[in-house]
Amino acid sequence: MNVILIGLGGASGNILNNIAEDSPNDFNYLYINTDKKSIEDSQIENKLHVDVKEDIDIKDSFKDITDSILNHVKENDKVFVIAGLGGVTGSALLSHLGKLLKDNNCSFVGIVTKPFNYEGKARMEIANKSLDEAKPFYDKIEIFNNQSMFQYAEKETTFTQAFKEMDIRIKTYIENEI
Ligand SMILES: Nc1nc2c(ncn2[C@@H]2O[C@H](COP(=O)(O)OP(=O)(O)OP(=O)(O)O)[C@@H](O)[C@H]2O)c(=O)[nH]1
Ligand SMILES: [Mg+2]
Repeated sequence: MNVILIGLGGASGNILNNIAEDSPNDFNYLYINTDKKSIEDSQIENKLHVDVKEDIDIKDSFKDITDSILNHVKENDKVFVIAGLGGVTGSALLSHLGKLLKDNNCSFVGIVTKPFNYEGKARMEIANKSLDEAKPFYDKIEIFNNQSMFQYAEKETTFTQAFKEMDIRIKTYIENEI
């Protein structure tokens, strides 16, 4: 069974990195972002830059890479779409990629994180709106609350360690879904 993890936006780049460090050969990886520098710096094997030009909707820029995405997906039996919700890119692309995969009869599951409380109401609203828009296309979206990291973090736990632990939980979820 071939499985591809597709990451949307900055948080997903970190999540993919952590999973790939742990399991370089278990999955195929594709990282998609609007942030060119993050794409260039990423060690992920396959990357696509969404070039958002002024006055052009991200949905239209996304259309430029849909053929490439389908090319990456075609050798795989299952797709996991990963996004940290609350910013612009991942939150916007979650539904667009869901529609593309559904239109092409792919088997896919969504995995998202919701923002920390300290990030504020506006980012949580972006996250909830993104989920509402994506739901028509996804049979299943698993939600990981970033805030829940504080429950098991020790006083001396760094953010990097806490994110790593969450990313391992995401990986375990994927393994159980395959
Ligand atoms: N689990 C996890 N969550 C993260 C990480 N980095 C950021 N986040 C969360 O993900 C949310 C979205 O951040 P990004 O992915 O950087 O946002 P983006 O989709 O790239 O959006 P823009 O940068 O605005 O285009 C943040 O509000 C955080 O809650 C990470 O490394 N791990
Ligand atoms: Mg970003």
